[in-house]
Amino acid sequence: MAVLEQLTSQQAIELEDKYGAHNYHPLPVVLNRGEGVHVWDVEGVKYYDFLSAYSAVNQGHCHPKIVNAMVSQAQTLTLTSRAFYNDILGRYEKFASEYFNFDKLLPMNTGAEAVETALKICRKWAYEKKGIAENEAEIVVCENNFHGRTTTIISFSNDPVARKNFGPYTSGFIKIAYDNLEALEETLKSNPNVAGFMAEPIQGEAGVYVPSEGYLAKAKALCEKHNVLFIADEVQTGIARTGKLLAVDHENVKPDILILGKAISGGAYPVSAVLADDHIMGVIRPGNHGSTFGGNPVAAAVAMAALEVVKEEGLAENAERLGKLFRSELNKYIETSGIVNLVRGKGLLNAIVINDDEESDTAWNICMALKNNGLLAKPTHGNIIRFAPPLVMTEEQLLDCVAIIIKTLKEFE
Ligand code: IF1
Repeated sequence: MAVLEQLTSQQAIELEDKYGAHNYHPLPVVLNRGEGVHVWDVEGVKYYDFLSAYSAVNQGHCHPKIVNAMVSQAQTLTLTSRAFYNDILGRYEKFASEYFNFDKLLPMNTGAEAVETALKICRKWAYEKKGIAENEAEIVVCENNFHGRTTTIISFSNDPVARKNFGPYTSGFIKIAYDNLEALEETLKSNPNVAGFMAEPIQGEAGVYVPSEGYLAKAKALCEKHNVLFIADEVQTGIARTGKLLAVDHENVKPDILILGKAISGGAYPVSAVLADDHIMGVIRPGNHGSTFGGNPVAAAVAMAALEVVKEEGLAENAERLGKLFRSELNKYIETSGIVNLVRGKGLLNAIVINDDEESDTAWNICMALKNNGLLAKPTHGNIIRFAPPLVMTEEQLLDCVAIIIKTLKEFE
């Protein structure tokens, strides 16, 4: 087929249904163009994107600076593998390490791979630096976590849909309640084999669950006291989404290991990274870890451009300001209505909790109605709807979106 003819939405959905594995349940909208805060479907209908590809497209769709960096690198050199050096990886590693204030960066492609990398670094550190006996290291994680889809990562998930019938599972993880310092302290005190504590600074998949103020700082202090590495999974919360460059910056915490993904490329390309200082990253030696595509020239060029955009366009500040406005406008509505229980979040990572039981399809129906009113969002965990627009949004656009959301919610009162 030399020229692709334009499909209707129905045709595109039928193709995926027939030839694609059914591992998703998408909203029935078929997109073929994006620019800034907007996406268009194949029939030409324009929408506000309130998912941003799960916070990957923080810099907005098809940001010209990021696309230009990608195209120009793609025309020059795309892949060398790490068997040889290339002239851009080192520049990116320096740029990103200084940007996030770490000694070193290990480049990977997806969030799950970066999480796996962090777990491997943590375990190796435990055996070689902390002196834990081989194969005895434990990593503490939180209930209702979401860190990705690999076999090891789902081993410590407590979501039955993500986990069931994928065993046998990887051992060496202790699960404790999120946002519970007593549970963390108790676990660290009673278990000398703990190597690390890994957490999301805000639990995304769990429904944008924001921990109590001070939780991250106190958790980090407990980790320090017990010589345990604090691993922050900022794949979703990082890169300006929550109103600071990193969500841990709200509490002035520097993680021992930082995991980034999604928006480090502005959604243009799969890029992820693990950052740590030398005394930790130094445990990784040639042959210990790697990836054919990790740190490829296109990824390096794209990530540098995407990170520059975040600073040049003040995206963290914009997310902080618009997030406050979003929650205060929605709170005014919530006071007058019975359909929404609450709005919560930080920066432009927010969610509303619908006043209906978890099994009801109200949140899904609201998302369908939002789509019909020109705004795309997705329910998470039954009765919760996540709102995460690109961070390049203007105040005027945000207020327009608030009006769409309130108008739609009123249809359900
Ligand atoms: C999907 C959720 C978001 C993540 C954190 C690692 C990863 C993710 C904190 C893995 C990925 C995604 C993947 C996406 C749905 C999504 C998600 F709803 F499941 F929780 F964003 F909110 N750490 N999150 O949030 O990164 O390997 O996917 O690059 O379709 O599964 P990945």
